[in-house]
Amino acid sequence: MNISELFNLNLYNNTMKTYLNLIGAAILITLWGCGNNGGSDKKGAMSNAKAAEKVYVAPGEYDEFYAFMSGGFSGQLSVYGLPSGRLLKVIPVFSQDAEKGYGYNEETIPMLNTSYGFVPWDDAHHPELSQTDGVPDGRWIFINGNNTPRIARIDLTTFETTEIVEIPNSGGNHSSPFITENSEYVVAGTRFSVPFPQKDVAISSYKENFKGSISYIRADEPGKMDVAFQILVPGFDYDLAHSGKGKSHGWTFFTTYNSEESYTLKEVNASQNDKDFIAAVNWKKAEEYLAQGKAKEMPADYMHNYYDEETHMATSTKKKSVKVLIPSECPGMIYYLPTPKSPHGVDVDPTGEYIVGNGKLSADLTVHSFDKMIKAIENEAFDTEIDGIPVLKFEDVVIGTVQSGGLGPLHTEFDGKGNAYTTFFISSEVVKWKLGTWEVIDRAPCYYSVGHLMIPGGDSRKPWGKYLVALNKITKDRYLPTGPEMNHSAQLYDISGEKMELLLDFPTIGEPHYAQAIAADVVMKNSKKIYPIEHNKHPHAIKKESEAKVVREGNVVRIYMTSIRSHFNPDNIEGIKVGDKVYFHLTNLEQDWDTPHGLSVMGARNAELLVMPGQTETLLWEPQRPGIYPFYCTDFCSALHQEMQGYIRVSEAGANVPIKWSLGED
Ligand code: RUQ
Ligand code: CUA
Repeated sequence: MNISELFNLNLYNNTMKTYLNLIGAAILITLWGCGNNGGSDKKGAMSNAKAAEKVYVAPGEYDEFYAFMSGGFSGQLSVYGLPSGRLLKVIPVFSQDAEKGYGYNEETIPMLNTSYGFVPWDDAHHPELSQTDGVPDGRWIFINGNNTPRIARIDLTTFETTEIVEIPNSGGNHSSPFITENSEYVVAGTRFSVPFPQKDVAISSYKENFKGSISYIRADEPGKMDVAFQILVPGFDYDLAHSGKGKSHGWTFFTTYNSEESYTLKEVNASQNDKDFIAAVNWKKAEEYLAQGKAKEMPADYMHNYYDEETHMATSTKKKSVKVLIPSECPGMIYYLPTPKSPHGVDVDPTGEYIVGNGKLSADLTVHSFDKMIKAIENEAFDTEIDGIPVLKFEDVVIGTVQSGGLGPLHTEFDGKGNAYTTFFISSEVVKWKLGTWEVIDRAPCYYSVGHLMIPGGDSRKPWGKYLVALNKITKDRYLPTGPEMNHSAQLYDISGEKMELLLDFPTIGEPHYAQAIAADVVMKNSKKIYPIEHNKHPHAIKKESEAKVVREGNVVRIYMTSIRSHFNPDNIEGIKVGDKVYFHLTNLEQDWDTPHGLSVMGARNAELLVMPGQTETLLWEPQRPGIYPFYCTDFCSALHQEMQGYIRVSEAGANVPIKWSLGED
């Protein structure tokens, strides 16, 4: 049975309905925009003084929470303090970052290797903190690369990206990384279905050739991230996910849209079916099938990149195959839960019982019950089956509908006090509602067009609650204009009372899709201050100034250099020739918190190095013309920072100027 038979649709009517919906949405957006742009309550905040007091963090004081916001098309992850909204750091993940030399220095270039070669950018959507017993534990944070499918691990002792694994057989890694309760796995579902394995076929052969994939990636051991198994699924679009918790631990829920399996004019053609699905994956069952040898080993091409903190170096490993489970051969592993109107977000409440699906083309939210789902499975309350995946009867899994009064629901988070908060893109608001009774308690406007929202711990078993951040897609008149593009805006609400209260607006970096926050004390107690120099196992590290040297190996020249306030050793170098490949291996001998030194060389077609205390980093320079080249420290490190500089002499290709290096010789 195919999908359109399944829903027995009148296609013409549905197309019209979709158009009308979209037109209605457009009108609403326009009206909403006008009202807010010109309205007298543009600020939307409680009394200024009261709000200011709630977000004020006195000079020298710390924020209560770390907030991690994805950078979207910046490819990075930014760290803010809450409630102040102060930017603490931008962590480079999928994009080269000249500020830190990430993806430019020799040590981190391998982090951006993929099966396509070096890819210096991605679109990063969903940060997800590691968990123990369903509670964020502050060890790591993961984030997906949507465009060239990848997942990264960031170590929260150093706030550095330490691992990236590519996801094979995926056409866009959106429903990711959404962790399981004890960080066993991070998940990945393909947003765009593609041939599995990839091959050259007509796009119009979609229904026959295109497939979806759902991947489970081992996450609990640094250095060992790998695709544990993939599940081959029908060619829908797998949009978002959340793993179960408590009673639903062992399951993950993925939203799908485009169950129509259309491949063109999707805005209309993928909006035909009245219901798409939430895919419920029993990953414990999948593990059993894996152990029984049910998986097919299929060829795959993907990279695993790992940054070793002792060698201060990343290495890339090519992976050649992947284990694939087929639903028709693995009964009980995956089910489809019909869910209205192209659902986007899927969120599991702290008890693990309620699975909230947000149909982005509807006004209402659909809440499924985990207990009902298990019962329906036991009773085989199936409507039909698609490629071996039973479709459960809607009435047998749904437990409630939230009649929100809003339009375009996207994402839901929880406060741990029995309340849920859902964003509405089209009606530009957050709606607070009660789990179990489904009644709406409060609503607050967003400025403007909110996407995700985030409550500290709000997708975990134990939310901290207290604050809610709305991550808005459109900024318009909220800040001083900065030309045609405005930074996206975040808004902080106090949710400690019955009513949500808007406290603060602040700009963000790139486009934050999702965000996560965690109590500051969980993370800060583990924060590293230095890399102990005695643990430095970088092959080109030197541990004291007396070991500084310059070594020629053919046309490769290695400069073993140290930095300490306020000089480089050596600072005068001669004997370099045009055509040489010059490697500056700079070891920062400092053993003091927050004392990096930078290194830049005139004309180097590269970024600077920014070397942390105890770390070694390498800059490659290929001098093009004879002359004298200054180099200097880029990070204002001491009163004599301006003096932290040196010279390199570059001679003609055939010259016989001998290699020579020195510090303090006249
Ligand atoms: S998405 S605005 Cu990339 Cu998470 Cu929903
Ligand atoms: Cu070292 Cu400035």
